[in-house]
This record gives sequence, structure tokens and C-alpha cells, in this order.
Amino acid sequence: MKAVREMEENLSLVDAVVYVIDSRAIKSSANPEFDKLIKNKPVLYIFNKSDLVEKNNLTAWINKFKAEGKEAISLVGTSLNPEVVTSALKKACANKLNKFANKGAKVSIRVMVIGVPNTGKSTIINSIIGKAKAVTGNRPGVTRRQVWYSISGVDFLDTPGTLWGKFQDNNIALHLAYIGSIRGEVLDKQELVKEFLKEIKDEYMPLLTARYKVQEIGDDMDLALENIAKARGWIVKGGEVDLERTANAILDDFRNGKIGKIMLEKA
Ligand SMILES: Nc1nc2c(ncn2[C@@H]2O[C@H](COP(=O)(O)OP(=O)(O)OP(=O)(O)O)[C@@H](O)[C@H]2O)c(=O)[nH]1
Ligand SMILES: [Mg+2]
Repeated sequence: MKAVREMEENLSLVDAVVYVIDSRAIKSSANPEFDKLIKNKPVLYIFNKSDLVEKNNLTAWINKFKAEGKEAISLVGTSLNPEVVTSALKKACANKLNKFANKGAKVSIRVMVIGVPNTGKSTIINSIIGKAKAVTGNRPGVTRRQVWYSISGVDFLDTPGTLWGKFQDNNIALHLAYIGSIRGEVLDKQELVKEFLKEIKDEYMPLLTARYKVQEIGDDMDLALENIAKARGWIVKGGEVDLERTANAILDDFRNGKIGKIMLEKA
């Protein structure tokens, strides 16, 4: 894939990798193709969109990564303290910085920011540099090519989000679709939302009730979608339920955190 090839080419230019992960799907937003490429670089994992998950669930993931010897921090990309990221990066690149400091020279750290589409890579860079320079948007494939952004002491290479050829299992594909990392056009929205409701209903029913005014969701997902459409009044002319609108609304709500804090994959 072109984007992965470009990443590979530019890896030799950077001192470290910032691996941006969606906190709602930490397992599924790890691209196995990246893992092979970056194995010789210091990596800082950022669990982004931490505002969309329960804090204790995220702490469990951070502890798990730390236990595996990985550096991980959690962030809200839209309102972060740049210092948190730059100090973690300086720690990861201490070797290089010390070497140059010993020679009395000042040097910048260069990092490549990677991740599957829509995890918030460009948003994080904008927040760090303090300007909305990189284009962002809540859909996959917003960043089209690699671009450098600099602040004093650190250069960031923004990259287009990349997926890999074959998902190990269907759950990964589903989770990436729920969080908006896979293009919508390739998926049947209603089927996707039925899978989504089936997956979260036991753990998160109170959130669904609060948002969609349905008291319970049984095993019949067609009926569930229909009941939500009725409860919310999503009806087309003639009184038929508008299932497509219902599916779109639920997906948008999840992607924007409107249903509440939901983590799809626990540590
Ligand atoms: N709730 C929430 N939304 C976020 C956060 N960080 C980024 N976003 C939103 O997530 C969406 C995607 O952000 P981008 O920065 O464009 O993501 P990207 O990883 O650069 O995406 P590609 O360039 O398509 O790979 C935008 O709507 C951001 O506003 C966060 O911490 N919390
Ligand atoms: Mg981007």
C-alpha cells in the first residue's frame, strides 16, 4: 500500500514514533503492519479520545502497556497540554538529546505520527503547535499525504491513517467501522448498527435507554432498530419507520460520544 510504503521510506528520518490509538478500540486500532515497521524505534502510544471512555477502563489499558514495557499516555486531542506529549517524547529520545547536549549542540527531535484513520493524529498535532494547520474531520481519510509541522524542539510528521489488507477477525472490522476508521460507503449501515447494539446492549443499556427512550433490547435486532425509530419518531411519510435514518443517527451519536462513555475492548 502506498501510504505504508511512504511511512517505511520516512521512518529512517525520525527518532521516534507517536502511535495514536482510539481509546474505544485499543486492540483494533493497532495495525499489525505498523508493528513490524516500527520495531526498532522508540514508540509513544497515545490513547486518544479518552473523553469517550470510562476512566478506570483506560487505566487498566495503560497499566497493561506499561507492564509490557511500552510507553502509553491518554489524551483528549482537542484540548491537550503540549507539555505532556513533548516531555514524554523527550524521555523516549533521551539518548539522542544527551549525545547532542554533550557536544553543546541544540537539536530537534523528529517524530512520525501514525495510526489507523480518524484516531485524531492531525488534531493532536494542531493542539501541540497551537494552530489549526492540519485539516481534520470526523471521517476516515482526511489527511491525504505526509506533512511536517514544527514547534521549538520537535518536528512532527503527520501521516494519512492507514488500514491493513486483511483483518484477523470480523470483530476488528466491525469495531473499526463503529469508530469511523473504515469508509462508510463500503458498509451496510443498518447491519452495522444492529451488530453494534447487540454488542453493547448488556453492558450499556442504561445509556441506550436515556438516549433512545427504549426500555429494553432483546435478541431481535430488527425489532430493536424499529423500536428506537418509533420511540424517537424517526418515521417517513406514510408512517413507516425510517431505519436508515435511525442507523445513521445511532452511528453518528456513538462517533461523537453522544450515547455516553463506551469502551468496546477492555484490557
Ligand atoms: N471526542 C474527541 N474527539 C476527538 C479527539 N481527538 C480528535 N477528535 C476528533 O476526531 C476526528 C478525527 O480527527 P483527525 O485529527 O482528523 O483524525 P486523523 O487521525 O488525522 O484522521 P485521518 O487523517 O483521516 O487518518 C475529528 O472530528 C476530531 O475533532 C478527542 O480526544 N476526543
Ligand atoms: Mg489526519
